[in-house]
Amino acid sequence: MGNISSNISSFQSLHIVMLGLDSAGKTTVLYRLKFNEFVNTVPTIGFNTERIRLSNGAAKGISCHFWDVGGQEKLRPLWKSYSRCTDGIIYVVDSVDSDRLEEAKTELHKVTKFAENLGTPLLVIANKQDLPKSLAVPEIERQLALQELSPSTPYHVQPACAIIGEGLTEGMDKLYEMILKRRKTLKQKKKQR
Ligand SMILES: Nc1nc2c(ncn2[C@@H]2O[C@H](COP(=O)(O)OP(=O)(O)OP(=O)(O)O)[C@@H](O)[C@H]2O)c(=O)[nH]1
Ligand SMILES: [Mg+2]
Repeated sequence: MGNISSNISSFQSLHIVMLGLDSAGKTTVLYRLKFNEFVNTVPTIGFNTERIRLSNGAAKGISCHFWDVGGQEKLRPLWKSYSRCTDGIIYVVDSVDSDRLEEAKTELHKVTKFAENLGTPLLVIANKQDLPKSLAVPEIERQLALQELSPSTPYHVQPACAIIGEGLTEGMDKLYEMILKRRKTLKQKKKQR
């Protein structure tokens, strides 16, 4: 019984960091999740942080502490410290900005290779799917070379439109599922020691 309740309480607040190139749509995702409506954004200089209780899907009721870090080149050195030892990483990409997918790939691979991030579940949000010429999930997965990530990094690619919120519930459900699975595996490993 003690075990069950400690399990639940340990899931009460998840620490999630949101990264991605400038203008990918991170802050739009953040406020969409927080207020369930579109909020006009300005480029983030530094970071935004919000505590959000998820209101839909399988992760409904789960409380998350989000850190949304600016994606401009000069801010990317901050990513390392903000992504350290989080429960999950959300990486937002602009599905129309094909010219910068290579850059997005390099930055993503850098982050997932930090020792503190090994094994941290990764949700890639393929954002701006409302726009014509947006790339589909398999193409984004290929261009970001997700299959070359460490086998210990579970990931999921979610097509989304942050403006209307489409895909965000599904994405958060997947991330939550990956986080639960990882916690279970880590717990089992601890027991075996
Ligand atoms: N068409 C479309 N536009 C979007 C979508 N999501 C975000 N945008 C727009 O993209 C622009 C950039 O969005 P932000 O959320 O500020 O981007 P960001 O990733 O936080 O950028 P930085 O703070 O500079 O790192 C804004 O004009 C948003 O309205 C989407 O799904 N579809
Ligand atoms: Mg922003």
